[in-house]
Amino acid sequence: MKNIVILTGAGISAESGLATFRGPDGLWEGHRVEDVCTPEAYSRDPTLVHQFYDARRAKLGEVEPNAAHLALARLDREWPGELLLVTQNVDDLHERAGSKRLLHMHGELTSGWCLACDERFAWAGPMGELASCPVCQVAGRVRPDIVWFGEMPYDMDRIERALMDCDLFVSIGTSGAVYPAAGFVQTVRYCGARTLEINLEPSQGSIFFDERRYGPAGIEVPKWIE
Ligand code: BJW
Repeated sequence: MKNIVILTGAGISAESGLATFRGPDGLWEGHRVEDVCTPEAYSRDPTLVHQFYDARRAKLGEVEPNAAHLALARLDREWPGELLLVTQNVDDLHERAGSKRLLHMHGELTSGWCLACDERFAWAGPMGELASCPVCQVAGRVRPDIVWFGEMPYDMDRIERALMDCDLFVSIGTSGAVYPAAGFVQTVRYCGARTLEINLEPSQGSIFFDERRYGPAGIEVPKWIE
């Protein structure tokens, strides 16, 4: 029985209409992701950072899972072995497609985090810097529940265990520019797993993959799974 770990990035949601981070359209109002997605940027200009996430949260309501998300959800339902889908994406398109064995290593747009009481809570509407925490009611201390540069990604223990136990590692729609996710392929190779990259173009780590398929995820992922 084969154990599979699948890593997804922004490219899998591109055909649903969500912008990637580093492509030609990968800038948000002229800001580089590295300038908005840091705790320092948030301390310096919380309004700007909240605007960035409010805009992306609003966009979520306009988009739907695409053929790649749906194919991975079917694989999750039908695969009899261990399977873990690790997404770097903060959108909810994998769960809306039906994936269940899923971890969001960089957090979720629909989650808020209160720095006063340390509770996480579901957040659907705009999250202005002065909003109150629905748990402790303290105002002005809620932030997006997102992993920024310099912060520890979520569920790393579980992810590392799954990487060490997997037979097949598949990376889909990620540029391989951001660690630790960019290093997963080298971890699994060291442990003897087979590796497959599906992306629009070779990623920064493409040489580490045994097999590479280049094209839109909406076509290449269903083709791989069939
Ligand atoms: C398609 C397609 C279609 C398009 N079909 N494909 C120096 C060296 C090494 C590391 C570091 C370093 N300096 C600092 C670091 C660490 C840092 C890092 O990696 N920095 C790099 C810039 C070098 N990492 C961190 O700080 C992380 N934390 C950390 O390391 O903690 C310490 C630690 C130690 C030990 C173990 C574990 C941890 C935290 C990283 C947080 C990243 N956060 C962001 C933003 C927040 C989320 C959000 O707002 O959405 O996460 S940054 C941004 O990049 C976002 C993404 O999840 C992430 C990855 O981007 P992704 O998904 O790859 O998107 P793109 O746009 O880059 O690529 C899309 C790809 O799709 C492209 O290749 C297209 O071709 C393709 N594509 N259309 C198929 N239709």
